[in-house]
Formats: sequence, structure tokens, C-alpha cells
Amino acid sequence: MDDISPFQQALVSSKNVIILAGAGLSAASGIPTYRGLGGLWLNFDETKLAKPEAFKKDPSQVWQFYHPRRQGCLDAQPNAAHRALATFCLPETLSRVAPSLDPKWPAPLLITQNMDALSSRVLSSFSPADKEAAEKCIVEMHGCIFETRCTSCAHVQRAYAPTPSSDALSAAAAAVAPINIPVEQLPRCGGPGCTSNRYGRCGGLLRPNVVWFGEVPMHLGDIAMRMNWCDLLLLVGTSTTVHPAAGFAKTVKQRGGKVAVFNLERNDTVDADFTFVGNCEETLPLALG
Ligand code: BJW
Ligand code: ZN
Repeated sequence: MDDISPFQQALVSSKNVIILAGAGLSAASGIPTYRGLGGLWLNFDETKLAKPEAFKKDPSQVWQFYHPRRQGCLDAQPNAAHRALATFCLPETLSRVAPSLDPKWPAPLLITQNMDALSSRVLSSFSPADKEAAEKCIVEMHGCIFETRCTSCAHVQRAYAPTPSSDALSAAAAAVAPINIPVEQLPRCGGPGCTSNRYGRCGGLLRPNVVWFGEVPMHLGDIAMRMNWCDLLLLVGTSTTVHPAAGFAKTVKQRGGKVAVFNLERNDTVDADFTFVGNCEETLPLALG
């Protein structure tokens, strides 16, 4: 691991800090990453499951992919890296470790590519004022597995509970391979567990409110604006293979900013100024402490 003090000096003089988090942030919480050893895409074909065309063709199969993962995320607990990032976002911490933040950007932006909501759930142990302050920092650019979106009326609902109208999906979870669930038995707008009463509970097919390949990530306008001013970008547990997030480090470097990488492995595709190789749940609390 690199010496921490040059990184901490950079933090002290930074005016606009951004953190881009990926699946490695939640690895210690037991949520599998996507690529590499034990990665989700080694066992599942993303082209058949994480594309809008796949959902259109076979929503039953796609729901059977997300249903158990939603339960897995519900069972998982935030780890020391989630806590370190959330604590870093608090005004009290910032005034100590990053006192030069521009009043225009008074707090860091925590952009997570993760859909597991652990960066938000970790805040449940914070005081209401700290929770509110830290919550403002978080942006879930690839959506959230606890949200559903109606494919007809676009109503979005977030619930930390099993998938709505999940009887058929729960039964299917016991099967060895995906089964063919009739589309009317899949989660529906206004059905059990869905509170939508817009458009008279339209009954449309719900989908997980996550960003699939070929779809535009969420909050891109805000992200692009902050990225243009960013002078220190932390890449935490991401392979930087998926665009547009894969290009953020280059944007920051081109504008004279610095990049710090917190990852189990070295990433030669990133021109990093600071590299902390190891488990981020160990390196982040040290570096941001
Ligand atoms: C640890 C650790 C520990 C482990 N401590 N580290 C060619 C060129 C440019 C673009 C494209 C292209 N071909 C196709 C595209 C577009 C495509 C893309 O980028 N594809 C690539 C695969 C090439 N991108 C898109 O389609 C995106 N949309 C888009 O581009 O729209 C166009 C547009 C953009 C901008 C403006 C206007 C229009 C959408 C991408 C959606 C990604 N969706 C997923 C699935 C979410 C739902 C679900 O979960 O099912 O998002 S895919 C998956 O990858 C997930 C992740 O968020 C994302 C990134 O993965 P991440 O987080 O980096 O995880 P891993 O597994 O790759 O890496 C984990 C890392 O952790 C590793 O490095 C480990 O070493 C490390 N690690 N344990 C520290 N304890
Ligand atoms: Zn609807």
C-alpha cells in the first residue's frame, strides 16, 4: 500500500472531491462482484439478463435473476468501507480532513454504481442530522435493486422488502432452473406490495429500477457537472470497465485533477496518483480517518 500521507495532503487542499464506488465496496458484505473470480457474469449471461431487450423477450427469466439477488442484498450488512465513506461525508469529518472544499460543493459526491443500497442503509445508525447530511452526498447511478419501476406509468417505488407480488417468484426460487412464470403473475403496478395508485393502479408490468446495458445511467447531468470541477477522484472497488463511469478518471486527469485508486488489484488502465492495493474495507478507514 502507498504511503497515506501524500494522499491525505491532497485531500486537505482539495476543493471538489468525488468518490466513484463499484462492486468491490460491497464484497466484504458478501455481495458478489460482477467480474473476476466469483463474479456474477461468470455464471450468468449478462446479455440475456441485464439488457432491456432481454426483459422484453423474457421478463420471467429476468425477474428470477433479480428476485434472489434482492433477498441477498436485504440480508447483507454494510461493512467498514461503507461506514468510512458515510462518515467522510459528514461536515464534522470534512472540516478536519478536507477543510478546503469549495462552498459551492460543500460535501463530496459519492457516486455508487452499486444497486445494493448499502451506502444508504449504513446511515440508519447515524443521528437524523448526520443521516440527512450524508444522504445528500449519495448518487446511485445504476439504480437500486429495492426499487421497481412500472413499464406502463413509470411509477417508482422503493421498499426494503421482498419483491412485490412475489408468490410465483418465491415458488420459482426453489426450482433448479428458471421456470416460465406467466407474465400476469409477475410483479404488477398496484399489485400486492406496490402502493401505486396513480392512474388507478395501472396494473402494468414492474421491472427492477436498475440500469441495464444500453440504458442511460441515472443523474448523469449532476455527475458531469461535478466531474468537470473535480480535483480529487477516489475510485473504490471498481474495475472501470463499464462506461460512462469508466471514463471519469480520464476526465478528471485531463482537467488537472488527481486520482486515487482503492482496489484489491492494480489497474494499469488508470493513470493513478495514489494507489492503495488491498481490501477497501481496510484501506479506506485508514486513508479517510
Ligand atoms: C475490491 C474488493 C475489495 C473486489 N476491496 N476492491 C464500448 C465503448 C464504450 C461504451 C460501450 C462499449 N460497448 C458497450 C458500451 C456501453 C456499455 C459498456 O460500458 N459496456 C462495457 C462492458 C464495454 N455501457 C452501458 O451500456 C451504460 N450505458 C451507456 O453507456 O449509455 C449510453 C450513454 C452514456 C452516457 C450518456 C448518454 C448515453 C449502462 C451500463 C449499465 C451497467 N449495468 C450493470 C448491471 C446493473 C444491474 C444489476 O446488478 O443486475 O451495472 S453491469 C455491472 O457493471 C453493474 C456495475 O455497476 C457495473 C460496473 O461494475 P463494477 O462495479 O466495476 O464491478 P466489477 O465486478 O467489474 O469490479 C469489481 C472490482 O472490485 C474489481 O476491480 C476488484 O478487483 C475489486 N474488488 N473486492 C477493493 N474488498
Ligand atoms: Zn403503473
